[in-house]
Amino acid sequence: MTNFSRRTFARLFGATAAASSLPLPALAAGFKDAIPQPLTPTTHHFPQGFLWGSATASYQVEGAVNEDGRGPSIWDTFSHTPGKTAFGDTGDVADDHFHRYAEDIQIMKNLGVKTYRFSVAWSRVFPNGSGTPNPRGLDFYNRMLDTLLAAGIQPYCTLYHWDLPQTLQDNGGWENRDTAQAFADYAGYTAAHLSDRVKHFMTMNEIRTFVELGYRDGVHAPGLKLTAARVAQLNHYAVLGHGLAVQAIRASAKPGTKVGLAENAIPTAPVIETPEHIEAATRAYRLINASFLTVIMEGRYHDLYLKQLGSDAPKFTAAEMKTIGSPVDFLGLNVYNPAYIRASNSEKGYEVVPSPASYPHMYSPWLEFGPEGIYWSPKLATKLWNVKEIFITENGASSTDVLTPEGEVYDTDRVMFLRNYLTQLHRAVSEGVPVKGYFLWSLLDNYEWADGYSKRFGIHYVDFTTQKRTPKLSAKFYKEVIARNGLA
Ligand code: GBH
Repeated sequence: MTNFSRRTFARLFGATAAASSLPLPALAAGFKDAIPQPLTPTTHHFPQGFLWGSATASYQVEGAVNEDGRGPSIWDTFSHTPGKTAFGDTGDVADDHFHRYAEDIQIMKNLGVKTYRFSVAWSRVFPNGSGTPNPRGLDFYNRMLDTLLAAGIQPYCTLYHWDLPQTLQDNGGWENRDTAQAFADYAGYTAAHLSDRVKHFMTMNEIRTFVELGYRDGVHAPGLKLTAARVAQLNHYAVLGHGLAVQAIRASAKPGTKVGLAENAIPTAPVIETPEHIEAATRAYRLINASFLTVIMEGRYHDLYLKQLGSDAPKFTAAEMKTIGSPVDFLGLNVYNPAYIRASNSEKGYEVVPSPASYPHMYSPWLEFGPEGIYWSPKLATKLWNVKEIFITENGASSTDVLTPEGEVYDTDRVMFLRNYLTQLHRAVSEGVPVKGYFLWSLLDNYEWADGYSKRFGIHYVDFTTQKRTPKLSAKFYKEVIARNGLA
């Protein structure tokens, strides 16, 4: 039985059919067969070998938080603190991926993805963040990687997706410079053990997000609201940790291993695509992303960034700046919502155009619909820093996602979102912007941080009581995209 409303039904089949006395289910059942296959030829072909993938992160999917010697992370502490997450949700079980990874890899295989981006939980490998490694810590990743490679899927590994070992936070977390060194040691150790199978490592995921949401706004772990000066200083240690990790991975991994990062660089889209606004958007990209991406790509802080901070600016040495600017082999860009930019006569040379109240967004209120972001972010990064290899390391959307009794999820809004973003990605690729792959966020509904399980980003629906996975309409759409290497 399909629960189309009369209004939707009328839109699909015409008012006469909707008004007729025919029962809805009979017509709805015929709907599927009525679609000729294929409906349209493939448009927007991607280059041969384009890497279609999907992404997850350790604390969002694994569960098994007390297994095989894993130590606690700041997200265990934060999610178990009353009032911090929606409905008090924790990642204790999440998708139980720790036990169900083989089933999940089968799901990837059915989807046809060529690559999978996952993250390693630091506190599985070093339960206290540093010191003695836990010998069983990497066993799970070894099992998972062997299964993945047997399925013909290439792994892309993120080393830090926000689950800092709690012991390190007890010693100041990213406010303590020693955390940067501990991260590099863990990164080098892990790359040494996995680089026989993993050829691409990303040091960190979204430095801005864990710094600002975790230490400034207090809405992510560790839930602190520090002063601007302390935030700028710990941001400095975070980007330093990235640089030290790049060096540690190069020193310990097998030759040929590539190192990069996955950043949530805010895409700056010229509100109208004229030369002056494009120029303004280019300036905006550097300054809005100054504290992490720009400093990593340029090895120095943007002058205006330091000027804006004034006496709150971080303290740093020339040697640290050199480390932060260690060359990366590829850039990972997570793309969600852009900022619209126009030229102005201000010192910055641009201004952010505010969104009207009617601006459309996905189920997460922050996720405004802005497909141009996935065109401009890699385009501007290439133009500014001459990047040779880019991956879209995340892109995806939340939707209300209702599972019908027939086992369908009609996430037509997510399909719309993906189709429009992929069209803009195609625009970038066809202009020669070196985007080599795309990781859809996310393979499965999972633990959406402070939003708990209330916001679903998966293209597979997860029933968190039974752990049953069901492909949504968007999974069927993505499968077609991959099979055709273009839009269907
Ligand atoms: C990514 O962050 C994360 O890497 C991933 O783990 C996550 O599941 C995915 O996106 C979907 O959210 O609610 O006003 O405080 C995306 C960037 C930046 C989006 C911070 C949410 C919080 C806005 N995130 N933002 S607010």
